[in-house]
Amino acid sequence: MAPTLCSRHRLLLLLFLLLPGGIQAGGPSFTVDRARGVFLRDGLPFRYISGSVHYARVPRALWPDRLRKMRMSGLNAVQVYVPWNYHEPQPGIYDFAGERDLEAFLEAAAAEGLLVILRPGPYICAEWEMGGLPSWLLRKSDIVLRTSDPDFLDAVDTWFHVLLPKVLSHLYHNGGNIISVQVENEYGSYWACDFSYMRHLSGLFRAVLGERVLLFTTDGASGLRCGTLQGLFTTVDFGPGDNMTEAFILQKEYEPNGPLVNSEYYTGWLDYWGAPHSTTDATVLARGLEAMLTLGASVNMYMFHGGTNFGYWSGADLKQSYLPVTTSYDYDAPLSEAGDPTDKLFALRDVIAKFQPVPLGPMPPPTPKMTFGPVTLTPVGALTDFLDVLCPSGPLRVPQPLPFEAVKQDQGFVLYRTPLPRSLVQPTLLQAPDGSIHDRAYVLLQGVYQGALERDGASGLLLRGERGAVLDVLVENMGRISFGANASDFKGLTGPLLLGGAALSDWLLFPLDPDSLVRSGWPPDGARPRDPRPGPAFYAARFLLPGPAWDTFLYLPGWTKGQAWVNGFNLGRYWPGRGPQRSLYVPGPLLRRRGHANTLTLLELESPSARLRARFRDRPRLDGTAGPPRPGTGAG
Ligand code: 6DJ
Repeated sequence: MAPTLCSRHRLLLLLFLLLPGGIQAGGPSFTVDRARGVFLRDGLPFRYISGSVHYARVPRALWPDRLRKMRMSGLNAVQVYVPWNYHEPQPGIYDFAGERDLEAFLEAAAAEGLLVILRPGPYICAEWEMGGLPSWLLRKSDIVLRTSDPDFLDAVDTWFHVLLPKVLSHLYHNGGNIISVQVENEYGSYWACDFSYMRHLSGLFRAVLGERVLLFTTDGASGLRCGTLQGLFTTVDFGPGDNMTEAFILQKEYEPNGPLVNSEYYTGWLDYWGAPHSTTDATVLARGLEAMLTLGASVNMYMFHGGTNFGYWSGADLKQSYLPVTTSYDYDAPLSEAGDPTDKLFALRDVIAKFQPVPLGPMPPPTPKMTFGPVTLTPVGALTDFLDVLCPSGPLRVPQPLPFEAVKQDQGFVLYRTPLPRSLVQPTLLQAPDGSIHDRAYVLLQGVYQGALERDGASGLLLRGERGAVLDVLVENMGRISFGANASDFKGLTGPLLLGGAALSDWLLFPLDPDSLVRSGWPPDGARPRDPRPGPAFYAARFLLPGPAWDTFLYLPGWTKGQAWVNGFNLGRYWPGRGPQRSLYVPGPLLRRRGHANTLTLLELESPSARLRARFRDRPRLDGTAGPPRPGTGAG
């Protein structure tokens, strides 16, 4: 029989609800109780066990699936970045539609009963292109990012006056599910240590979001001095390999009476092209989680579901050399890139179950995957055959090469063209001095492919040709640096190219837009096939599925490097020879079920496979061998 409340108990409950801190007294609330060192949700002690998921890395159709599995893992919250450059592609042009519908994502989380910890930046790091900052900021070439430089602050203010009002009604005390909002991101790891900048941001957040919202910062142990600010709740981030006690003691120095919080407990790690695949041991991870939960800490696991860097969104790091991040952001996370529960997830769920109830019912099983193919691609033609449609506005004529930013090209490719100034009877060195190519260049002379040059890799190649022969240098942006001292990572030819020691001049610049073209259905079916040739070129295939549109993984054995689209959707970069990633995730919702034609389009930048084939398999390969670039002279 259901328990009933006697009238005395009902009276007590009513009194409780009317008291300050009770739900009825002030409505929903999320606060820090420094007397007890806990968070209070609706006046009651509360701890979150949360997981990071990035809506920009998961197709919208799959948000509910991923969020359901996160809830079924025992999480009560998700932690989410808002990438500024994803929503403001050009200054003053905002995009919150479809895949970019932040509010729809918040509502999808709410539908699963998940609270949200929101991280609107403006900088997010996250191995995302330029750490989430729009590259159009660099059109002011002397801008000092993430500081109180007025040019930077103006852009931030304008953006936050668009973004933050959208967030307002989703705050917990306004009836939504956002319990806290992060200011900046690991700011203490940035060289600037500009407290006026942090104070400005904090004031802006307060002005738009009000006094009641819990604002916080996140820093690694070494970043707390410059990352924290009076009035913002201090949290730390660290992984299973770090010293938990030391990290929490440091947090306590800044937050002596608050709850312990690890805002990024690393479940795995990112991958770079040319470096080994990262993995993290599930047992060690689970043990570390248990230790933190035993201390009463609130924990966010970064990532709980990593997803994919579709299109051109992957970022890069700058260590001894430039390190571009792979297309997959699987992260060795508890939910795989394709959203499947892993052993790691179950190990973490078992730990969580010791501290709070996990939902009853089974975890949804892995989704079905399909194997089919091979699919044979048809050569559509060299990239240079299509400059009129790839660059409809025509080229710009400039005496010296300009970077992407100066010609308002944010991502992808720009073709730089110049005639040979003299005949080269002997092989003559075309040289890219240090720092002049960001990030890869594909060189053609009179349409004949000569080889690739690479930032921190091959820096020159030998050319022979007639005076006036057309020299084409297609430069690829491999992702702007998302973490490091210098985030102003200009792209393209960022310095002179030397031929036989003399700088080349008089360039035509073609900013290219292959995405609009491919999205519009190009190339048309029945286009006349060309002979496959090395160098940047398009290839296309139409194919039918053997059954329903399940998830699958695209393999391009023998192909070298490029960009792949399925039904006009840019799956990201492939680079099987460099590795470690050997397959691209193809989410089922992108595909058309049996009986309906699908298209696969490749922009292969170097050389196609001999048999022009692609395959689709039911499992990914993220841990292939990795070959780092070799510095020096020669084709890449
Ligand atoms: O906040 C950062 C995350 O978005 C923290 N972090 C993660 C994600 O980028 S690398 C991986 C990183 N910080 C850089 C400093 C590492 C010592």
